[in-house]
Amino acid sequence: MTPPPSSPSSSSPAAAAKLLRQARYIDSIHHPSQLPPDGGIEVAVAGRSNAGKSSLINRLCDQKSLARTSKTPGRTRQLVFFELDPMRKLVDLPGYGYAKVSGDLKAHWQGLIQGYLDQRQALQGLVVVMDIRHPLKDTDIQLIEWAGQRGLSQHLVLTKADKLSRSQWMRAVDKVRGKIHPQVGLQAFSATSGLGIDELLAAFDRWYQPHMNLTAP
Ligand SMILES: Nc1nc2c(ncn2[C@@H]2O[C@H](COP(=O)(O)OP(=O)(O)O)[C@@H](O)[C@H]2O)c(=O)[nH]1
Ligand SMILES: [Mg+2]
Repeated sequence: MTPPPSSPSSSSPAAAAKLLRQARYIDSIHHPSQLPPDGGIEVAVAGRSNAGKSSLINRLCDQKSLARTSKTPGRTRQLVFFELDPMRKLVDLPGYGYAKVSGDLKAHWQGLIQGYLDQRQALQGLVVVMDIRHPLKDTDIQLIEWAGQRGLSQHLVLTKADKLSRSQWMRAVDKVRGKIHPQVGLQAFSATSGLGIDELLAAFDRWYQPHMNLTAP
C-alpha cells in the first residue's frame, strides 16, 4: 500500500520529478496494431517538428539522451513510449508540420497520431510544445481545438524561452493566453536553462497522481 499524500490538494513537483526520473524507453511504434495495452495513465507530448519535444522530455525526466534530439526537423516518425512505472507512460508523438516526406507517408503519420489521440483510453493529458518565437501555427491550433472537443486536458508549453529576454517571453505568453480557452494550461519553458520546470512537473503531477497506488483493471 502506498501511504496517503501529506497534502492531497496541492500538486507536488517533487513526486512527479521522482516518477519521471524512472522513465525508460519501451517501444517505438509506427502502426496502431503495435500499441502497448491501453491501460493506466498516459500523457502525450505533441508539437511541430523541431519545436523542442524531445529536449523537453529529456529535461523533464532528467536524462540527457532518453528521447533523441535532432537539429534536422522531422526525424521522429513514430510514437515513442516511455514507461515510468507499470501504470504510467509518457509518449513522444511524431512531429507534425514540415516533415520532409511524401504525401502518402505524411497521411499515414497523421492517421496514426489522430487515431491514437482519438481512441486511447489511457490518454489523460496532452502537452503541446511550441517554439515561443512561433506559437499557434495552423497545425497547433487544429490540434488544440480538436483536443478541446475531445475534452482532453491540455497544457501548452512555449519552449526555447532562453532565446528571448524575460520581458519578451512574458509578452509572448500573454499574447497566447489571450487566444486560448482559460482552462488550458500555459507556460514558458526552456529545456536549456530549466526555466518553468516546476510548473511543468506540477502539471504532470496532476495527471499522474504519483501518490496513488494504481492497479490494473
Ligand atoms: N535554445 C534552446 N534550444 C532548444 C530548446 N529545446 C530544443 N532546442 C533545440 O531545438 C532543436 C530541436 O529540438 P528537439 O527536441 O529535437 O525537437 P523535436 O523535433 O520537437 O523533438 C534542437 O537543436 C535542440 O537543441 C530550448 O529550450 N532552448
Ligand atoms: Mg523529437
